[in-house]
Amino acid sequence: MTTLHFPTDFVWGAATSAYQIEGAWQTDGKGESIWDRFTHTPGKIIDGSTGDVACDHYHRWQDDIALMQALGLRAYRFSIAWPRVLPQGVGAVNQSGIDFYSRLVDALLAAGITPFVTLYHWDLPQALQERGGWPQRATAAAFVEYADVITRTLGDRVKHWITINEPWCVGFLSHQIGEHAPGWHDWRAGLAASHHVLLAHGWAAPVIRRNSPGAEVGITLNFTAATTATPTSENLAAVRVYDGYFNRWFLDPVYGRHYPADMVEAYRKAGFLPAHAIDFIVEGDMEAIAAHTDFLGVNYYTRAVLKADAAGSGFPADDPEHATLPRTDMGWEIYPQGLYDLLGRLHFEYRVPKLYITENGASFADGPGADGMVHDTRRIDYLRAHFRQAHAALAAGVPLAGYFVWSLLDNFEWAKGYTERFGLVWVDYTTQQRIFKDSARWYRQVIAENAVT
Ligand code: IFM
Repeated sequence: MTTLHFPTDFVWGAATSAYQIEGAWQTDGKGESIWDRFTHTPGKIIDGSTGDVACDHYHRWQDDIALMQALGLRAYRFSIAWPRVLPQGVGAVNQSGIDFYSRLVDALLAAGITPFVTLYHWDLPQALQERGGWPQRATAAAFVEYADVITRTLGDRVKHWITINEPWCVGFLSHQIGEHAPGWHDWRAGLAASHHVLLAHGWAAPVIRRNSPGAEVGITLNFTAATTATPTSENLAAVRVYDGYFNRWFLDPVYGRHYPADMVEAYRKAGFLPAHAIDFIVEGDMEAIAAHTDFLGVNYYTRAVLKADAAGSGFPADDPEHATLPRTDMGWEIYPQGLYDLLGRLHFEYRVPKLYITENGASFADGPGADGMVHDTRRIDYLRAHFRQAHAALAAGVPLAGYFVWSLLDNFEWAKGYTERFGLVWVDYTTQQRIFKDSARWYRQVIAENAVT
């Protein structure tokens, strides 16, 4: 097999998020988040678990940086818990929260690991939820206040900022599908929340730039490759609607194309949007959302195989019969080619000037065997196949600058609790012992050689 070399300055990293690893949900003045509230509500999380302790990273961050060093990571992507910094979402600042992240950043820099900081990875302060949460415009303004506070304090040392992680999840998964906090089932709220989270991004971008001179600012979107087994015109239309719902609804406005007209019409027809002016869009919003960014963060895991809905709704239906590729434990089909196609589309169609894969990885349950080691061969195969596609995209001229594996540690997988394991590092949640999986050793070699074989 050939060895594929990556550019010398390629950024190899791993990613986590605050709620999924930190624990310490009430420690040192932290306020309650919507995920604290959601997980403490019976029936919301598959195994009844919470992120109250998670990986106890809040107390073990020094050990975790040592793990990153042992892996040879060049960069680490983590998120800041908004209610740790502003317990009520706005107003009084919790200095202990700022100090925690400040120490983390200093230690990363001392270890030669570049921090990539995500400002919002879903843990909205519950106090803001009480005032209506993301479906309310005021939440976007509150985000700007928070972004201002944190970038004024860390902006001298952090030079890579991601405003929002996965607006689709914030908008639709949380407010329309209801699987994530706050668990609503309301299309209109989903659309309004999606708009306000994009607005929060657009308003915050220039503030971050002002507070953090020379920094790169971007947003992370999650993408799913949409496809059909039988390309009839109905099925292709269903694929286009899915792509509009999942991918274009966020990508188009961020890159100055407004919301996609076909989707606006589809949502109007379905009664999810008003027939004329869209009430939550105020003059100037679309220009704000299209704020200048330096890079796009790409989260990619899988594809969706679709067909036209038999009832003729115009919305897509899953086609499980034709979704025949091997799957990860999440039930997600493994489709590395989709990453290549996506990167090409983003650069050549949307003219995105710089890309980072901010998440890619796989959940497999493999744990320690009799030898005490974790032989997670399937994760290595998954990552190798995706790294090769990333390399092919680079060879085709895509300006891909880095790759963050999701995740550094096994952690709290939202509504799935601790039943899914995405980590390069195994975590025993009883003892908090960490064990390098085989994939971690393999990844260490990829980074050291800057190449994948
Ligand atoms: O764990 C999540 C992460 O928080 C956001 N992106 C997808 C991951 C796997 O589901």
